[in-house]
Amino acid sequence: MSSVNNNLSWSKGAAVPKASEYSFGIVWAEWNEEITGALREGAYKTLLSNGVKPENILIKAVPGSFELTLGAQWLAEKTEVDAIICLGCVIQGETRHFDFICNAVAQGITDLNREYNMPVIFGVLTPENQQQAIDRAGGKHGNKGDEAAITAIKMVALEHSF
Ligand code: DLZ
Repeated sequence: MSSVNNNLSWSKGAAVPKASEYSFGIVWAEWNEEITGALREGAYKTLLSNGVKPENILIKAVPGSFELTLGAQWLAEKTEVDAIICLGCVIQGETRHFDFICNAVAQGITDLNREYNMPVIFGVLTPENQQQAIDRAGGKHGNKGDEAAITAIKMVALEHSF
């Protein structure tokens, strides 16, 4: 999947579909805000730079990554967005909390994709430490928020291609 010393923001080389007619929700977790705030800004700016109108981007905060699933579900239920980008950062600790949160949010987001038949993007960092998180939130490995936004655009365009 990822490779060391490689900028993981792969959107530069590949064509990104036109996104000006689409709308997006961003749900971001306030836990580890230094990281998740950078992911959110990366996602937001990437949507804008690919033609998405500011009024078509809805941003909601949830307390932690565990709450991303329900936050995204409410966006799917209560708004007209075409795709939802979930952003969080769960740093590995000495307890099993990490596993519980990561497993829950990964499964929760997977389920939402199918229950709502819409792209719900998994933009949750699961680094071993703070430095790895910084490296992926605008650091030497790019910004995973950018990647999540590009993924959302590509998935909405794919849906409209059928
Ligand atoms: C409790 C907790 C812990 C220990 N670590 C993180 C973390 O690294 N990243 C994160 O997004 N959230 C963490 N949380 C909070 C949980 O996601 C959740 O908000 C609480 O367990 C309340 O449901």
